[in-house]
Amino acid sequence: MTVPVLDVATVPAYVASHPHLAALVDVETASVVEVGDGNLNLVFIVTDAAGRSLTLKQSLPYVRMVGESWPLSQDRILAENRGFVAAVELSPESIPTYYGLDEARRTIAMQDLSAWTVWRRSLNNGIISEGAASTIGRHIARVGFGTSAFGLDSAALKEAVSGAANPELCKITEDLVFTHPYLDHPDNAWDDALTPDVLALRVGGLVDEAAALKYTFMTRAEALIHGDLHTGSVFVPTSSNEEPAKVFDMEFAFYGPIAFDLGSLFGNILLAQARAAVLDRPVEFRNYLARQVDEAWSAFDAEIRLLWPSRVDPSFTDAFLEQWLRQTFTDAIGFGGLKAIRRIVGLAKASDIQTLEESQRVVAARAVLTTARSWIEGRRDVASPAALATLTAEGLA
Ligand code: SR1
Ligand code: MG
Repeated sequence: MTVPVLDVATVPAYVASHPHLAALVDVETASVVEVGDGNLNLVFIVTDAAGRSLTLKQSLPYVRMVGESWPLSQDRILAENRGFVAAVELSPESIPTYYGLDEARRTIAMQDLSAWTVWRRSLNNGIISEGAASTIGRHIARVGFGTSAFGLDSAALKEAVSGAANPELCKITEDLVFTHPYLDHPDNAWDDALTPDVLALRVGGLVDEAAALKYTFMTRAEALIHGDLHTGSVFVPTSSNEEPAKVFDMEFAFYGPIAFDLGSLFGNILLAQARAAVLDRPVEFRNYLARQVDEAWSAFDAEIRLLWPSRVDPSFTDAFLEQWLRQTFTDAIGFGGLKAIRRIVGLAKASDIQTLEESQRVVAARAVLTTARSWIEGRRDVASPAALATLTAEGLA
C-alpha cells in the first residue's frame, strides 16, 4: 500500500483534520518546515504563532537518500509505532513525548525537539553531553527487559514476537552491516588510500565473525530492540535544558538481540573517538568519549540488575543472569565493530568521518577499521569496559 506523501503546503490541512494534533497547535497561525536529514523519511516541524509545536514524520515509499529507484514500504512507520508504544510504557522519559500513529497516512507525531541537538552533531563539534550514554544504556535495559522473556510471560512473548516483524528494514541491516562491507558491492565506497585496508577485511577470520554475528542478529528474537541506535538517533539537551537525552527514530525496531542496540552505540562512539583523535580535540573531550562505552554499559548492567527481581519467570537464575550479561557484552562489542566498519566501507556513511578533510579522513577511517577488527576478533577475551577502552586506545594510537 502506498499513501500520498505530505508536503509543507498540505501539512496544515492534515493537522487540522486530526483533532488530537489540532489540539496541540493553532493551525490558523502555523508554519511548517521540512527538516528530515536522515536517510529515509519526511520530517515536518509545525509551529504556531504562540510557539506551540509538534513533529510529524511520514515514511516515504522509497529510500530518501537514494531516490525512487529504491522502493521501500511505508509500513516501516508501523514498526516505529511499535517501538514508541513499548518505550512509552517502559522508558517514557528517554523518548520524545509521543502523540501517536495515523496508520492510514503512515505518519506518527511526537514532541518537537528541534531546540535540542542530535548527539552525533554535538560530538562532531567537540561538545560534552554528560549523562547521555547512561540514559541510553538504561533505556536499552528497560525496553529490553520489559519486552523480553524477563518481562513478558511465555504466551505474551510469542504474540509480541509474531506482531513485530520488520523484514524490509532488517534486510537493509543484514546487507549493509553484515554482508556488503565484506565483498565487492556497487554501494561500497572509500578513499583510494584505504583500498589495502578494506581488502584486508576480507582476509582471515573476520568474514566468519561477521557471518556469526549476522546469524545472531537474524535469529535471536530476544526483545523489541531499536535496531538503529547510533548517535544520530539520540537528541541531547542544550546547556539550558537538563532533561535526559531522548532516543528517537525507531523504524528499524524488531525482535532482535539486545546486544545489537548496545553495539550500535559502542561502534558510533568509536567513530567519534577517531574523529576527535585526528582533530586533536582537547584531552577533556577525548577522555569523555573514552568513558562513554563504560557509562552506557554500566547503566545498562545496573538497570538490568535492578529489574531482575521482577522477572516474570524466576526459573531464570541469578547465575544465568551473570552468564547472560557476559554474553550480551561480548556480542555488543562484536556488533559495535561491525557497525563502525559499515560506516567506513558501505552505503550510508557517518558525518563524523565523512566531513573530515581527506588526509585526516583516511587516518581516522584506518584507525576505525583497525580498532573495530580488534574488537570483533578479540571480543571473547574482553572482560570489561575498561579492557575494551584499552583495546580502543591501542587501535586509535
Ligand atoms: C538505505 S538505509 C541506510 C541506513 O540509514 C539508516 O539510518 C540505517 O542506518 C540504514 O542502514
Ligand atoms: Mg535512522
